[in-house]
This record gives sequence, structure tokens and C-alpha cells, in this order.
Amino acid sequence: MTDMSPLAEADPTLAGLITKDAQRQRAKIQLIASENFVSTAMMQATGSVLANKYSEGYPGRRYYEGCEVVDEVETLAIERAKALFGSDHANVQPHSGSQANMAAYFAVAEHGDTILGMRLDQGGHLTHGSPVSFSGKMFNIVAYGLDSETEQVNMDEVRRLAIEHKPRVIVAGYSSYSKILDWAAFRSVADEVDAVLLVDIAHIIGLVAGGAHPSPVPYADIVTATTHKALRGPRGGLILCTEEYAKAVDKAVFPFSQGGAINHQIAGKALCFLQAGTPEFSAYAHQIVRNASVLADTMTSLGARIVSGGTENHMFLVDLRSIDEELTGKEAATLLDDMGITLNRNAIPFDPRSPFITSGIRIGTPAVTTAGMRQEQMVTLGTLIIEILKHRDDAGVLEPLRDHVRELADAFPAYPADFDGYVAVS
Ligand code: DSN
Repeated sequence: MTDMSPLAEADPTLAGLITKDAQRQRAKIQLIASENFVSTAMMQATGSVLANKYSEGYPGRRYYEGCEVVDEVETLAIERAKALFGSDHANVQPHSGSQANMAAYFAVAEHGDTILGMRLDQGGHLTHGSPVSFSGKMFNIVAYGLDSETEQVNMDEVRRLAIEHKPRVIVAGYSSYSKILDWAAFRSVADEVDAVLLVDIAHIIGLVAGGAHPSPVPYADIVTATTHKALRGPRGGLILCTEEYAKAVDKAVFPFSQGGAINHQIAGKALCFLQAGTPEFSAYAHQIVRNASVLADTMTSLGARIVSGGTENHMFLVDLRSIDEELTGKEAATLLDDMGITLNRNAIPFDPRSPFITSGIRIGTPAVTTAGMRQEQMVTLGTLIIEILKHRDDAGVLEPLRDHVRELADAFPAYPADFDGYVAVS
């Protein structure tokens, strides 16, 4: 199959690398909370001829001729996004979640305005105000963290900071936090200080779409997201907003922060919004949450401390010091990957170690749920992770555990064994 494909003929080196990564994805258990496995239908949509078309502007208002079909594709994606999430307006052009956040900020704020967001080292995202990101460099950032006792967002603290600093924008959302945020409480604080409420659901968009997590759309002025995480769509971004901010959001995406729309990715977004509206997807989203909960509970029962007291979504952080005071996130993630379980190290709240070393790991269940794993496998997986970490210096214990991990990965493959990693052209 491989040697017949146009890609393998044109560039065997590249084709070989793609196949090598398909094998990596299949051979190891994928627990990175922001990753998933797209369907081959998604690969067809995103690998289509729509990649050839330039279409700066919006449907019906383009700067190029020949946009009549991509207009239909983008309109399809917009209408499906609006229907799926119940929003007034959708912009499906952001190239990524970071681009979506940049456009959302500049739709409602000026360079130098104050933004209140969650600290990166306590669960937020780079674009919520980290000093190394455009957000921290271009805006005056005030950050809220987690309560040191509960390791959860304290709305009294958010309110206190909002009243003191009068931000133009309040950001609710995260990339490593396992509890449900109180959207109504954020709305109330935003109203009190006359701020715009921006909710970043990049991580939980699939859970929201599937009804497995409360939706912020009724409360937020603007919602930003990615389409490639729990939603299982193409790599890209999305902005939803009320009618009031529609024009400003569109202008902030194009021409302010982006050029041409990436039409093959927009086609993929149209497809994923269709798929995410089905009962099957809803069942999938609920299973992601069940799997995360069982995995966290299993690890807790074996002595691990889960940050924030557990999980209510698709992910959680493990405080590795509860397993071994000396164990770092870097060492744990490297060892687990070598053993066949891929995840990432992650700072835990109030982490005494550097962000490069960390005291935690982040675990997420969207990808393993796509691969077909259920609660039974989560119990096995949680036990394997703990056993590996507890016996990290004992090769005699690790070798049989490696075999066990491989058996589990083999029983729930992301893709068929003979899949090249790219769709065939018929
Ligand atoms: N890098 C993503 C994550 O892993 O959470 C967020 O953008």
C-alpha cells in the first residue's frame, strides 16, 4: 500500500516519517489531555483541494474571484457551529486557539488595557497573560490563581481583583484544571465591573458540545476554542460571540491578525461540528468524563494525590510527591513514555520545582476514549502508571509491566495496523 501512494513516490522520506508517527500513536497509550485521533473522514476533508484556494475576507465579501464554493463551505461551518453551541455568531477562521484569543482580545480591548486571567502556573494558558506571550507583552495583566487549601478557583478572589483593577476583559478558562468553573459567577463579576467576559473552552469544547459539561455560551460575551482536542476535529481555532461583538470579532481575525482563511481546515471544522451534534458524540463525551474520573479514582486509591481533589472533566494533575518525594514530572513523563504511556509533565499549583522539571504530570482521556477504552481499562491503566512510578528503579518489575502496557495498547489501536498515517487516493 505504502509504495503505491503518490506521497511515498514523491517523498519517501516524509512518507516514512508520517508512517513512523502513525506507528508511535498506535504502539503507545496516548494520555496527553489536549490530543485526540481524527477520523479518516476528517483526514479526507483536511487533505482536500480546498487547500488550493485563497479567500481573504468572509463569505460573500472576498478579495478574490472563484470563492463561491469556499463561501458555501465556510457558511456551512459557521451555521453548524452556531447551531451546535447555540451562539449568535461564529468565526471559524482562527488558525489556532492562540490566534482565536489574540483576535478576541483585540476585538474588545486596546493595547495596554487590563486583562484579568488565570495564572499559567496554576492552570491558565500562555495566552491568558503569561509574560512570554503576546498577551503578557501587549496588555496589562492581572492574574488570579487557585486557593492554596482547595486548589480551586476562588470566586471571591476573582471578584476582589476585578473590583481593584477594573479589567477590560475577564478570562475564564484553562489548560490544566480539572474542576467545573462557575460561569454564572464569572458573569456576575464581569457585570459588576463592566468587563467583557471571555471564556476559553479550548480544552472542554468537546465536552460542552456533547452535553457532558455546562456550556458557557449563555453567560459569555465571547467564547474561544480549539477544534482539535476533545472535539476530535481538525487542528484550528474557533470564536463564538454575541451579536454585539460579531463585527469586531470578524475584523480582529481578518484583516487585523490573520490573512487568508485555511479552507481545508475550515472544511474539517464543518465536518466536526456535524459529527459533534450526534447522539454517538454525546455518548463519547460522557465516556471521556467517566474514564477520567475512574482513572483518577484508581490512582487515588493507590496513594496518588490528585490536584484540586479530583476531576470533573477530561483531565487531572497528579502530585508526584505523593508517590515519592524525589520523583519529578520530567522523570515520570520520560519513564512513562519509554514504557509506552505518553503524557506530559505539568507544574502543579504552588510547585516548588521549575516549569521544565515540575512536580506533576497531566493526564487526559479524550484519545484513549476514542480508541475504545472504557472504565475497566482505566482501572488497569491507573494501576500500571502507579506500579511503573513506584518501581522506577527496578528493571525486574518494569519489564513485565512494559509488556502489559503494550498488550493494552494493542487491544485498543487508534488506527488499523497497516495504516500508513495518511489517506489513500483512489
Ligand atoms: N498546548 C495545549 C495543551 O496541551 O493544553 C494548550 O494550548
